[in-house]
Amino acid sequence: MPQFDTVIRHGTLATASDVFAADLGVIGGRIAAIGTGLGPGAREIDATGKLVLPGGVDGHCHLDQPTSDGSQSADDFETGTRSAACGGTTTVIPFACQFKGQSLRDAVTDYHRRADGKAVIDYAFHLIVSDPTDQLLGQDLPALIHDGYTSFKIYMTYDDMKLNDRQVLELLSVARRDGAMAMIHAENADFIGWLTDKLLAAGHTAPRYHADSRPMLVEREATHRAIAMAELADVPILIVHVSGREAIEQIHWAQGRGMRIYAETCPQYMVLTEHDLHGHGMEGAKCICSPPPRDKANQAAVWDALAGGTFHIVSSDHAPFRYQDPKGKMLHGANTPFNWIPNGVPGIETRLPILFSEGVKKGRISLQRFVELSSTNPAKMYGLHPRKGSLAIGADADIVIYDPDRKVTITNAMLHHNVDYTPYEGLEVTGWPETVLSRGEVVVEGGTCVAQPGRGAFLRCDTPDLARPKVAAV
Ligand code: DUC
Ligand code: ZN
Ligand code: ZN
Repeated sequence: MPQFDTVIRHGTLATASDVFAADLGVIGGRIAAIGTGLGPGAREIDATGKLVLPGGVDGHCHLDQPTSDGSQSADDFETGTRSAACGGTTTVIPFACQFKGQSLRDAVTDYHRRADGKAVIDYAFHLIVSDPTDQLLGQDLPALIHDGYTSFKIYMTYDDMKLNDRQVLELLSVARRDGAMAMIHAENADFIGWLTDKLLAAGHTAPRYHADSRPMLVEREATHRAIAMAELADVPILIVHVSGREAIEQIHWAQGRGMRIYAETCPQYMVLTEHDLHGHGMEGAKCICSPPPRDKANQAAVWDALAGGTFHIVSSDHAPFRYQDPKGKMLHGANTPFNWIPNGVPGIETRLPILFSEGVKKGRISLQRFVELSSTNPAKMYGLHPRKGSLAIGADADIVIYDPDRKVTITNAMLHHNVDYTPYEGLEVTGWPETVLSRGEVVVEGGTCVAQPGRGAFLRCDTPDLARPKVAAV
C-alpha cells in the first residue's frame, strides 16, 4: 500500500538556506515528508545524481499582453507557460496592463480571459497602472489589492505608460496604505526623447543606436528619483530590470541608509552586451530591450551585486516578439528606425539554466543563492511564500529535478516558446531541468511538456511582508 502519491528518492535537495541529501514525499499535491528511508510512493522518481529544487518563480514576464502599437506578443498563456515549465519554472507572474482610459478592473477581467483554460502552470498577475485617476487611487486599486493583485508596476518612461512624479507619489501612497509592492521601471523619458531625436537627426537609425538612446545615466537618474520618491512616501519599492553599475550604486546607497529598496535583474544583463545590438541589417533588433544590455564591466557589476546581496530577485522579463514578423520586431518594416522596434527579449525558458550555469557552475554564486534569487525571494516579494518557492512541509509540490552536469548548447529549435529566435543562440550551459512537478503532477518529463493546458491555477497573492514600511527607530 503506497504511503505517498509520489516519492523522489536519493536526490540532493537545495533550498535558499541548505543543501542536503534526502527523499521527498508528496501527498495531495503538497510536500508531505522530507527524510530518509521514506515509505513507498504510488510513483517513484529516482533523483540519484540530481538536484531537487523548488520550482522557479518568474516574477516578471509578459504573456499575451496587448500593446498600443499593433505589435503582438508571440506567446500566449499556453506557449508561454509551457516554455516556462520546460525551463524549470512552476509559477509565473505576468502583467495585467491598463490602457489609458480603461478601468483597471476591466484590464484584469480581460487578462483572466486570456489566461483561462490555457496555462499549464500556476500564475498570478501584477497590475500596470497607466492612468491613476481618483477613482483608481481611491477605489479600484485598493479593491484589487484586497482581491489578491498585490503588486503593480509603474513606468517612468514610454509615452503610453509613463507617469509623472506626482502620480508616482500618489500610487506609492496607496502601496503604503494597502500593503502592495510597487515595481518601478526606472528610465528618464525626457532624456531618452532628447537623445533619440538627436540620433535620428544625425541619420543614426539602426538597432544599435537603441543603446545610445538609453545610456546608463538615463537609468541612474531615474533610479535615484524613484528612490527619493520611495523615501518621501516612506514605502518599500522594487526597481525592476536593473542593467548595470550606476543604477546598482544608487540602490546600494539607499540600502545602506536603511531604506527598503529591492532590486531585480535578468539574464540579458548577465550575458548580453550592447554589441549584440550591432549585427547586420536588423539583426540587432533581436536584442533590443529596455534598459539595453551594457558592457562587460557592467555585467561584472551585475554579478557582484547578485553575489553580494544588492539584488533580491532574478526574473526573465520575457517580452516575446517574433523577429521575421510584421507584428513583431519588423512591425514597421525592415529598415525601421530603432525607436519604432518593439522592446523586449524572450527568455522564460532559459532563465534558470543561464543563472545556474553562469552563476553556480562558474562559482559566482552558491546553489542556495541561486534558489533564493530565482524561486524563494520572488515568492516572498509577491506574497506567494510559503506556498511557493520552498521545499517545506505543506508547500505546494512544485519541484524541479535538475541535472547539474548536463551540457547543453542553447538553440531556438530546442526551446518551447513561440518566438522565432533566442538571443542566446549558441550559448553553452551546464545544467538543465529534467523533470518538473507542479502541485505534485509531473508536467515536464525528459524535456517534454506533458501537461494539459488549463491545469494551471490562478493564485491570489497575499500582501507581502516585504512591502511593509520600516518601523521607525525609537
Ligand atoms: N519593460 C519591461 O518591463 N519589459 C519589456 C520592455 C520594457 O521596457
Ligand atoms: Zn519595464
Ligand atoms: Zn517587463
